Amino acid sequence: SDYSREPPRHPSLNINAKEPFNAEPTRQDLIVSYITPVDYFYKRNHGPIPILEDNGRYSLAIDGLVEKPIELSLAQIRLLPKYNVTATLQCAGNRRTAMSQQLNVRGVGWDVSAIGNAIWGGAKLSDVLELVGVSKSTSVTSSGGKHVEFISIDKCKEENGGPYKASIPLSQATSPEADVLLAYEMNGEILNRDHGYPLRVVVPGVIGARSVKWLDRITIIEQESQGFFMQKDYKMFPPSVNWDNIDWPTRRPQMDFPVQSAICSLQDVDIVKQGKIRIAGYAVSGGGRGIERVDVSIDGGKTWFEANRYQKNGVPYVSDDDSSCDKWGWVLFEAVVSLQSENADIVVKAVDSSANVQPENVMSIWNLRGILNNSWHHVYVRSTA
Ligand code: MTE
Ligand code: MO
Repeated sequence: SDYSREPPRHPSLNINAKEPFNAEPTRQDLIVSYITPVDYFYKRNHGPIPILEDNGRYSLAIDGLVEKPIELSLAQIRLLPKYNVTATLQCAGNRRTAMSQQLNVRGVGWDVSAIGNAIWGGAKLSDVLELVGVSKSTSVTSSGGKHVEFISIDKCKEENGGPYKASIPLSQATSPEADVLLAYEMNGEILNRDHGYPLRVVVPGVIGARSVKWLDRITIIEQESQGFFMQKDYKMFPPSVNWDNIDWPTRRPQMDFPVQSAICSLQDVDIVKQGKIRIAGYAVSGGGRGIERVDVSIDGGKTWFEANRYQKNGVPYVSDDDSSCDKWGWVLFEAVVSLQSENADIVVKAVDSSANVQPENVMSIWNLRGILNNSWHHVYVRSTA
């Protein structure tokens, strides 16, 4: 595979793997703004970045169990109603390094920044599917199609040099409320090569692995995608499963991500000046669930207080107020406190709108692929005069 024509990247990113390129911003950079700048948005790849010239020759095929398969040019996709959806994308491997530190797992190591919140601009998949005769809110086509598979242009070693693939249920793909997009813009700019130029899928509220970049083909199929990343990866196994007894078909591909939060204003082990300190970070939940509460502790979880929550422009966030909040966007939180002792074990946990709470202990959710580490995030701080 060829890594000689990778795009330029911001020098401040922490690189977790070079080929394929996997990098995340520093904690501080991640929360400079509610909308994550493209430069600071994590990049997660399974192969070299495809080279697609801007010559108008790109086309997207839509076929499978549909009445009238078609090919669409980018210009035709741009003619459909355009939506701007603010949505958080999070890799299922976010916070994997912390899980691996307890007991080794397989996979690229990530700190807390394999996540970002962007404004995605594009056509709704539910509108695009109408062009092949699949109407809104359909869960099965007349020819038995139940899943929508996204096939990329990139080449991954896990697929033996074939393209990256994933699928979502047809009911989600045809639901206008699910806001699944075929995006050609990110934060108002043309999608760049790292993030899927010229066209990518964005599935809000679902692990990043289903938001296929460099989209080549959409095909309506009877069963979920049989691709590697749906069948032999990105599944949540119980702590008892190891590489000798793993039985992949016994678990479903992971879709929604669980409630998550992390502190970004401090390192896991940090030294601060005595006085007031700022505890800030992000909280988010999957499936369109809002963030009901962000709890912070400075005594290792014995006592808790609530942090302030906000989205755009620092406006306080109210999760049950649909008009002023971004359903699929993260919430930033902040608390300013004076530490009582020289050493403090600072903790954050979030509660979502279904009252799901992050688990206290990472080993209770340990899994051999190290996905979905959403355990309480601790940082250990020593204050000096
Ligand atoms: N799509 C393709 N074609 N190839 C990939 O390697 N990685 C997936 C997803 N889509 C991937 C892909 C994973 S695991 C994640 S987390 C997101 O893209 C990352 O998107 P980003 O690089 O834009 O942040
Ligand atoms: Mo991912």
